[in-house]
Formats: sequence, structure tokens, C-alpha cells
Amino acid sequence: MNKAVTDFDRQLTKWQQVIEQYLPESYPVPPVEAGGRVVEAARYSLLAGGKRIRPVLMLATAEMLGADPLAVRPFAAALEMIHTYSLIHDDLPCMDNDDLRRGNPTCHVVYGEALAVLAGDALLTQAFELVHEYGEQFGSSGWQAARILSRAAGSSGMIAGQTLDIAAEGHEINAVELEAIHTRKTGALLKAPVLVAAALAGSNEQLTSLLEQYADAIGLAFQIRDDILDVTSTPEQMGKTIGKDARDHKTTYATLYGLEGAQERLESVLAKARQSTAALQAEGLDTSFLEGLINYLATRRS
Ligand code: GRG
Repeated sequence: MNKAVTDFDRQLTKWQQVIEQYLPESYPVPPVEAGGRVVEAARYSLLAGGKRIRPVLMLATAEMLGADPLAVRPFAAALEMIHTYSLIHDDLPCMDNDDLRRGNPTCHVVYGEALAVLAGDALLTQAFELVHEYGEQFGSSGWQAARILSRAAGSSGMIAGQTLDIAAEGHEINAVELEAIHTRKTGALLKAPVLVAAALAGSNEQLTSLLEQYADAIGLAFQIRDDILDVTSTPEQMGKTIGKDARDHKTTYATLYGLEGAQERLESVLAKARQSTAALQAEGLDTSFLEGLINYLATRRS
């Protein structure tokens, strides 16, 4: 293993630990008589692990831009809550009807459908409570960050992606339509971390725009790799059902381009991400984590 990979692994683990430690305290369990059971269901999914890529990316970017990552933790936790809510709702019988997530039975399998809907709602609401509570210390940047998160999660971001995805069911779609779905469904929540970090760090327009280009590329890369893994991986490795897209006759990067073609598309998207990190480095930033993440996305196995 070369030195760059070792450094990235160490950084990734460090940021994962920061967020793992913070998440339980960001959403304490109230007594059962005060509705504690829904928080128990929410925490069941929230604290079940996962790669924590979105909050990690936010904390690492914040540090790169000179902001205090510890002060950014509530925003990072909020983003992970929004992501977890989307997974809970996506797994429901009325959506993807999945029974395995993060290596565990899905929320509705354990707590029932009604409580799983509420757990997702509660996570989304708790996310914005956190942002509201801790955003004040950042002044107007805190509001800007809140707006970025809302847009990423909402009806022009992730929800739009899911809506387009549902509309595409049952017929083939082309590459432009596929990208329109994933820019929103997957990409929006992967772009939010760098944009929130840039806002909270008071980053200038040029850096923010380069970061945005980087995030657009890695968002797409994340989905292409996910589509490849959906064909080549196992449920044990991924902690979720695999092969479902093919079974449901859904268009994916793998069905559209073939496995080899999808891999080529992945590499070309990652090359774009590398151009962005080179430009950020030329601006004097230490982009080693962002570069390591590109390699991680190219080869991730879960
Ligand atoms: C139902 C509100 C609602 C939204 C659904 C994001 C989404 C939209 C559904 C989640 C399912 C899915 C296949 C999303 C594509 C993005 C993706 C691969 C998510 C899984 O993210 P990882 O791999 O998961 O980061 P972990 O468990 O590691 O956090």
C-alpha cells in the first residue's frame, strides 16, 4: 500500500470517528411517554453504521478551507440525518420495498411501516433543528448553509431525483435522462457537504465554484460505482440487497453502457474531479483528502 493511500485511510477513519461519536449526542432519546419510540427507530437506522461519506466530506473540506471542523459537526450530523431518512423512506414497501440496509433489517421491518415513516420524518426535522440551533454562531453563513441543505434535500434536489426515478420505472431511459435523475437523487446530497463547508468557511466564489465542479464529478462517480457494484458485489459486502435494478428492469450505468463501458465512464468522470483538485491545489489548498476520495470512489467495494 503506498503512502498516499495510507494517509487517506487514516484521515477517513479519523473523520468517521468524529461523526460516529457526535451522532448519538446530536439526537438523544426522550422518554417513551414523550414519543421516545420514534427516536429509538430513527436512531436504529442512524447509528447502524454506513460509510458516513457525506459528513466526512463536509468535515474534511471545512478543515481544508480553514474552518473549525468541530463547529461544523452539527451540519455534518444534519446531513447524515437527511441521508438516513432518505434510506428509511426509500426502503419502504411503497418505494423500493427492501429488507436489508447497512447490514441490518430495514427500519420498517423492525419497527413497522408507520413508525418507519415517522422515523424518517423525525430525522429530517431534527436535522433542521440542529442547523437552526448551531447555525447562529456562523452568522449569515449559517443561514446560507441551511438553505444549501434544504435545496439539496428538497423538491429541486434529492426529492426531484426520486420523483424522476419513479417516473422512469417500466421503460428504458437514455443517458441524459439517467444523469438528470442521479445528479439530483445521489448528486445533490454529495454536493451539499462541500458547499456547506465552503459557506461556513466564508470561501470565495472561485473556490466554491471549483469545489462544486469537484462535487458534481464525485456525485456522478459515486452512482456509477454503485451501479457497477450492484452487478459485481454481494449483499454481505454492500449491507443491502443487490441486483435489484436489473431485476426491476431499471436503467443503470451498467445496463446502459455495459460493465466495461460504465468503468470507462467512471474513469472519465473521475478525471474531471482530478482537474478540479489540481485547480484547487494551484490556489494553495491542501487537496490530499479530496484526491484520496477520488481513488476511494474508483475502487470502493461497499
Ligand atoms: C425516498 C425521500 C426519498 C428519497 C430517496 C437517496 C434516495 C432518494 C434513496 C436512497 C437509495 C439509493 C439507491 C440512493 C442512491 C444513492 C446511494 C447509493 C445511497 C447509498 O448511500 P451510501 O452508499 O450508504 O453512502 P451508507 O449506508 O454507506 O450511508
